[in-house]
Amino acid sequence: TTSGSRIDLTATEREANLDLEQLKQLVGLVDYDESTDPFPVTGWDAIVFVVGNATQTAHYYQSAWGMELVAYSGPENGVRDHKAYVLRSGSIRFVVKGAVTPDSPLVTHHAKHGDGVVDISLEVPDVDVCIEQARRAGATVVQEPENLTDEHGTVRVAAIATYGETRHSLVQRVVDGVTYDGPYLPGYQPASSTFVKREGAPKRLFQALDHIVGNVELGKMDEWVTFYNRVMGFVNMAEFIGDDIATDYSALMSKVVANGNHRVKFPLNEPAIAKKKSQIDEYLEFYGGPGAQHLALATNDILRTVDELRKEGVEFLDTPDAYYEDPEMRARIGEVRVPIEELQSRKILVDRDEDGYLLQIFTRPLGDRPTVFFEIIERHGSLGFGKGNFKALFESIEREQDKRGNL
Ligand code: TYF
Ligand code: FE
Repeated sequence: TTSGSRIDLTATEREANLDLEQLKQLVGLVDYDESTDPFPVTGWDAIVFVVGNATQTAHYYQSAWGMELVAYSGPENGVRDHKAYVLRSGSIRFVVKGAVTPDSPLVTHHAKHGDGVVDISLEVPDVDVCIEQARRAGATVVQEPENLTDEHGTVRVAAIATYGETRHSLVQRVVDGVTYDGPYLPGYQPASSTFVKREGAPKRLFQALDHIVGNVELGKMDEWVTFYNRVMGFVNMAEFIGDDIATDYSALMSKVVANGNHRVKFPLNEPAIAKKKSQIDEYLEFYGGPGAQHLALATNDILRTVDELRKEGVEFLDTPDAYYEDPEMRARIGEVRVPIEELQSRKILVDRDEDGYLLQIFTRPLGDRPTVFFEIIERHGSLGFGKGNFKALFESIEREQDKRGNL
């Protein structure tokens, strides 16, 4: 379907009425030549979470995060062991799954990891090309390619393993020239919100997914960077955190890989040895191994998004006033679209590099365990991840760790 340097929209982005100009601004797309890509990826398909109570989690993402319920699968339509709710915001699709029966494999997964991401699914133009490449490069294929069909059409899917117990499903939504037109995958029935939203409830607080960070074990970061390079043809991005920064305050090392069009960006963290337990070690301990650490959700109005989320009780990391009052920081940042005081009152961080600037803020951990959290990001040209904020951010994370009794 694609050739040369044209960037295709994913089926999900088309449904959300997003266009390429918006996406370039939101998540920093680049042109590239798909014909030389050994593992072409169009973009994100869905993020699948396993949670302790999918019914309540689905309500939370609707009521607090302004997402829309679009599909459901469970005992009512023939799935015996679990319930799955599909939520949308712009081109973001979350699937939350929870066990119904005590013998569901989700029970074992949840007992070990708590709430977390099991599947970072990607939309691909040709599943078979990807699986052949993955096998050639030595990846573990956890689901062989197969067609799934229902009255809405056909989707071709397969899956490969990545860090920990996380997988990448590969979803081909155009099969023999026909686009699947169901609400998610065959087997899911259309659904809509189970409650009438009260007046003033948040609507569409974010439009697209920007990046998902993976935490891997000490000494494994480079192996996973190589996995994404060799198996999936991902390229390395310039931003990284080396041991020079790590030993000072951050206690982690990080490198970033991206697919050809940069829609899918994966920073990969490993712990570094420091005076206190690294935030990455804390994650690995409480998650029970490697896994997805944070998901960055892109918005074009972070001020409104943060105000709405706070009204619904979502909690963010704190940023001290000294951050905003530092003259060196003010000089480096220069003019942004709002007065710095607007960012300060909301604890939003700001960073500038040679391409532009970005605004970002981080939630506290979402669930009971100190593991998965969200970042909200608004890009204005910057293709980075907020390097200039790492110190302030990591100090804030460390204050949270201290409250949890970390030594
Ligand atoms: O994605 C990033 O690189 C930034 C910064 O444990 C970051 O959001 C990096 C590591 C981390 C928390 C945030
Ligand atoms: Fe991030």
